[in-house]
Amino acid sequence: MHTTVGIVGGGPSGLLLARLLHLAGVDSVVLESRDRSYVERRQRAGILEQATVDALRAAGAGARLDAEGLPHDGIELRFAGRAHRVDLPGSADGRRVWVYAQTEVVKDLVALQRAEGGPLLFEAEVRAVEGADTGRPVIHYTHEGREQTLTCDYVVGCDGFHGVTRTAVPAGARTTYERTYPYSWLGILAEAPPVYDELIYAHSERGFALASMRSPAVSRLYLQVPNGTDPADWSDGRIWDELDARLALHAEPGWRLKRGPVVQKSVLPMRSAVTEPMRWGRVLLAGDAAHIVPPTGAKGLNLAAADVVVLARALAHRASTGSDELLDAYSDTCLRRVWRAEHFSNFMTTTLHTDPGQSPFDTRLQLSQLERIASSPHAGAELAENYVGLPLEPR
Ligand code: RFL
Ligand code: PHB
Repeated sequence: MHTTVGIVGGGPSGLLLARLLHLAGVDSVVLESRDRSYVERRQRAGILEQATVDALRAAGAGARLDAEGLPHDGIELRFAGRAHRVDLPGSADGRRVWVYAQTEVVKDLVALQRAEGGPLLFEAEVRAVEGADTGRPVIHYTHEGREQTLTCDYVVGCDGFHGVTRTAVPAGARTTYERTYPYSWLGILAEAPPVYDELIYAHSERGFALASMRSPAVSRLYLQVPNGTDPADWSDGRIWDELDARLALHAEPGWRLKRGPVVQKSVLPMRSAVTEPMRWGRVLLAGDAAHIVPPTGAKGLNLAAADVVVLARALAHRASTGSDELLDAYSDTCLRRVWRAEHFSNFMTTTLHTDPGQSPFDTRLQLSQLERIASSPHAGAELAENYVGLPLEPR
């Protein structure tokens, strides 16, 4: 089998890339190792930036997002027992964010690809990508128990942080910059109404907490926990008590969250990583395959979407004009945005979490920074502008 663009991975980046290429008249094949229901149910991101929403709409994947997504114009920071609201559109040229779960984005894109796109193979596990430095790279994969090959003009690795495509770039030609954090998140999905109509990011001496949502009836809540935490050690009651303690405001003594059945519970480590360059010969990397961020800035899915918008345009340009100009610029174009998001995600993470080795001096610095955000329109606007994300076309 041969295709113009072989896409490894059917997560948000692979699916959106396939859709954008289809609309540009460029053929592709998507190979996804998991089955459809696994990919559609994997609980992950919840916040879409304005630019991501615009890209999904332009891809024809905006109908359910517009009907069911929840636009948000602010986030609340809680620290030292008080609350401060960061206004988003007021500080970021009218841009806002949407609560619309990654599971729903994936379902919408899978349905579109199945209805009108090229091949999307589930349970097709890529073993290796070869020939990045030739004119015809090859993907080796297993499907329905058989070894198969797919020759391509280009291969795009959309296969996430643990993917195999990155290794098609010789070790000497790539550099990975990374940081791991000394804490993890315990995340739950609960059949309980959200705490509040906006997201709450809480700094507390007991550790960080985040109150998010999936719908007016379903909450998504996170607690900072030590690395290596076993979710089984956290009963539902213990989780709710801890959320109450970390989200509490001095002005509302005795306040408690509305509780409900916990339907999903998991622990996730926090890591930052960037692999450079994002292109080597005819192999390109996009989304988590090239970079990951700790989730405190809500940037991962949005970076993935931004990468593939830039890449689809470059591949379409190459198909229609034969020019490599935009493909040559792909890595540098994306990395500028990626490093901004890496910085912001690191800033949000280190400002809001309690490092196990943290001194009282460090805590004072965090509180001073949060106080600055709450009292200076400039500091608040800096946070807002980063949170809603940069426009896709840099000014
Ligand atoms: P994905 O989603 O990891 O998809 C990669 C796909 O590749 C497949 N695959 C292979 N297929 C074939 N052969 C192989 N050898 C393969 N190896 C892997 C995998 O099965 C998978 O389907 O990467 P992609 O598409 O780049 O998308 C990235 C996003 O998923 C990720 O950045 C976000 O989920 C990060 N993230 C968040 N991002 C946001 O923008 N806003 C948020 O609010 C947000 N919250 C989060 C998050 C990530 C979280 N976790 C679990 C890491 C919250 C959490 C809890
Ligand atoms: C989520 O709703 O899952 C979510 C929201 C904001 C974040 C991270 C995750 O920063």
